[in-house]
Amino acid sequence: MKLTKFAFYNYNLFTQMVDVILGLQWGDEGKGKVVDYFAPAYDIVARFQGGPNAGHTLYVDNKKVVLHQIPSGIFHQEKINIIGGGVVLDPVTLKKECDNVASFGIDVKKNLYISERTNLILPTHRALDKASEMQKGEGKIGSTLKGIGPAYMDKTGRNALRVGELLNRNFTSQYIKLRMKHQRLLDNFGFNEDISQWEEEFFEAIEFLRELNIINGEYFINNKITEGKKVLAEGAQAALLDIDFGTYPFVTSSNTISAGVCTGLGIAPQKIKEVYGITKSYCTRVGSGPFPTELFDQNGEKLREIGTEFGATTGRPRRCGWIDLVALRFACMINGATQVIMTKADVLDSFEELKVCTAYNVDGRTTQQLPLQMERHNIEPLYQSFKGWNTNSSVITAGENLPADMKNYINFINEYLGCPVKYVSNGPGREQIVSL
Ligand code: 2SA
Ligand code: MG
Repeated sequence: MKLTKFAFYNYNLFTQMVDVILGLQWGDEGKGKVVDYFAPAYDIVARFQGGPNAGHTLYVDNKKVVLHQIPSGIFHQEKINIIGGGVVLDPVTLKKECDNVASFGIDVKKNLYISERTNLILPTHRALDKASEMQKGEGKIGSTLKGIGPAYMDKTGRNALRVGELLNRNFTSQYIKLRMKHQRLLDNFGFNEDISQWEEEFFEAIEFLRELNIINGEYFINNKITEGKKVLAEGAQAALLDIDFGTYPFVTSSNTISAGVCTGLGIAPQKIKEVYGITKSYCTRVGSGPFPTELFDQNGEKLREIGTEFGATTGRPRRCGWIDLVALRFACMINGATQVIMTKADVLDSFEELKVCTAYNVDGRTTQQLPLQMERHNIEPLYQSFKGWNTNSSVITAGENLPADMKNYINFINEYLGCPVKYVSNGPGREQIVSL
C-alpha cells in the first residue's frame, strides 16, 4: 500500500498561541465584556465548556446583548468563533441566539463553527434537570434548569448524542432510543409535564443546526494554530463552580478551569500562554451553596442595587458579599492565572469602608485554605478593612489617575494573590477599562 504524503503540518511548530479568559469566583465576573475587549487581538474565539447556563452580556451599538452559547467574538464578523467539543449545546437556544445576532447584520454561517464532538442537550435533559431539582427540594443546587447536569451525565455515561450525529441518517432513531431511557427516569421522578412543544422546537432547531458549519474541531483549531492564528478561549461559569475543584456538590457539571481548555478544544497544555483570571471587586453567587463572605445587611443590598446583580440567564437576584481572597488565591492556583482583571470596581465608589477576607476561622481554627465541603463547617471570614475611595471612578481612563485608596486596595490584593491585577473595569461600556 502506498502512503499519501502527510507531513504538511507540524503541530509543535507554534507554541503558546492560546490565551484563556475565565472567571475566578462563582460566575458573572464580566467575562463577556472582557472577551469582547480583547477579541480584536485574536483570530479565533472559542468556547470550551458549559452551555446555555452561561450568560455573557455585551453592548453592541449601545444595545445590550446576552450570549449564552455563541462565543463573544461573534460581533467581529472577520473572527472565527468556535463552539468546542466540551460544550453541551441546546439547538433551540442556539437558533434564537443566531437570529438575534443576525439582526445586527452578522452572518453566522460565515463566522461560527461547531465541533462535531459537541454534545446535544435534548428537551428531556431540561425536564430531567427540573425533576431532579424538584426532588432535591431544600437541598437543590439552584441550577439554571437548562439541562446541563443531565446532558453531561449522558456524556460521561456514554449515551449522548453529538452534533456529528446530525449528519447521520439514524439520528431520529437514536434520539427516540435515548428519549425512552429518559422517559423511564422521568416516570421515576413522577414528572409528568407535557414537553411536546419543546420537542417540536427542538426538531425545528436541529434542521437549522444542520445548515451551520460543523467541523472536526480539534484538527480545525490545531491547523489554524499551526498557520499562526491566535486563539482566545472563553470560559463560562467560573473556578468555584468547577465540577472537580469547585464547592461540590453546588457546582456546574463541567471543568471551568484552564485545564478544561485542553479537553474541551483538543489543545495541548503547552499551547496556552496567558490565563486572564476575572474577579469582581467584591463577590457574588447565584444558586445555592457555601459563600463565606455573603452579606445579609444593607451593604449586601447596596452591592446588589448598584451592581445590578441579577442573573443574565434566569433573572435571579444574586447573593452579594465582600471579596474573598482565600477563595481567589485558590482559584489563581488551580488555573495558573498569569494576570488578574478586576471588574465592577466602580460599584464600590460610594462605600465608606471596604472589607477583604484574608483568612477563615473554620470550626475555631484559623486557616488560609479552602476546606472540603464548606457547608459542613462553621466558617467565619476574617477581614481586613480598607478606606473607601468615595470618588466617581467610572470616568477615569488612565491607571495613574485612579484614586489612591483604590490603588491601595488593589495593591493589597496583588500581594495576597501573588498575581498582578493588570486591568480594572470601571463600568459596563466597552471603553471603560483601565490598564495598570
Ligand atoms: P447548572 O445550570 O447545572 O450549571 O447550575 C449549577 C450551578 O452553577 C451555577 N451557574 C451559574 N452561576 C452564575 N452564573 C451563571 N450563568 C448565568 C449568568 C446565571 C443566571 O451568567 O448570569 O442567569 O442565573 C451560572 N450558570 C450556572 C448555578 O447557579 C448553580 O449553582
Ligand atoms: Mg453571567
